[in-house]
Amino acid sequence: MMEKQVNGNSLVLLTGDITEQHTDAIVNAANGSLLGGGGVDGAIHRAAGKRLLEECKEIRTQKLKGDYLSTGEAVLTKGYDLPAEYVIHTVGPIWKKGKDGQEKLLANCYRNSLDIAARSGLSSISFPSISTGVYGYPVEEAATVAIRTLVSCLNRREVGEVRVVLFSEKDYQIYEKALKEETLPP
Ligand code: AR6
Repeated sequence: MMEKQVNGNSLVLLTGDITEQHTDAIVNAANGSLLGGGGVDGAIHRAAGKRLLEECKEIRTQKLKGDYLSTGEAVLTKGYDLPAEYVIHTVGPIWKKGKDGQEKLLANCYRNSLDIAARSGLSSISFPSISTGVYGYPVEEAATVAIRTLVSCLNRREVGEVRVVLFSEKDYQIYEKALKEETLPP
């Protein structure tokens, strides 16, 4: 585990299962359909129970008028059977060798999720490593974008605690290196 204070907020890196985190919200690396999938999305839906899918369907038909949630955007649902009270669903970019503004889209996932958390009055949030599984974003590059974006958002606002929950020791090491490099004094 590694913890850094950023402007009075705490940024924590750890290995673990995001479905077990007792933070106000956990973030889901979803797809635009919001109807579930594999990876962390599947794990979150399994642990939250069927009511999560029902609320996601309602968001698709009502808030999104049948459209897909766009890449980089985020929406809030309840957490149902999860220890976390809320789930923030965001859609990461599919890796295309860095083309089509992928870094910006990945940064938007982190920024928009934090915005929703702040607007909803939440003070702790857990993120997975968005886009680095099925969506194929190289972990080194994704870690740099994730850490840079989180540190810059935390420098500008009061959030509380932000965790990045890595599913393997290898991913953890990569995120730890990115955080050490990001927070070096100038
Ligand atoms: N806790 C924490 N991290 C996890 C967990 C877990 N329980 N399970 C997997 N991971 P992925 P993506 C890690 O593929 O690349 C889905 O089908 C995993 O090891 O879940 O954004 C969606 O529906 C990896 O490091 O998300 C989309 O279609 C990270 O979470 C698509 O996959 C992200 O891997 C999204 O792909």
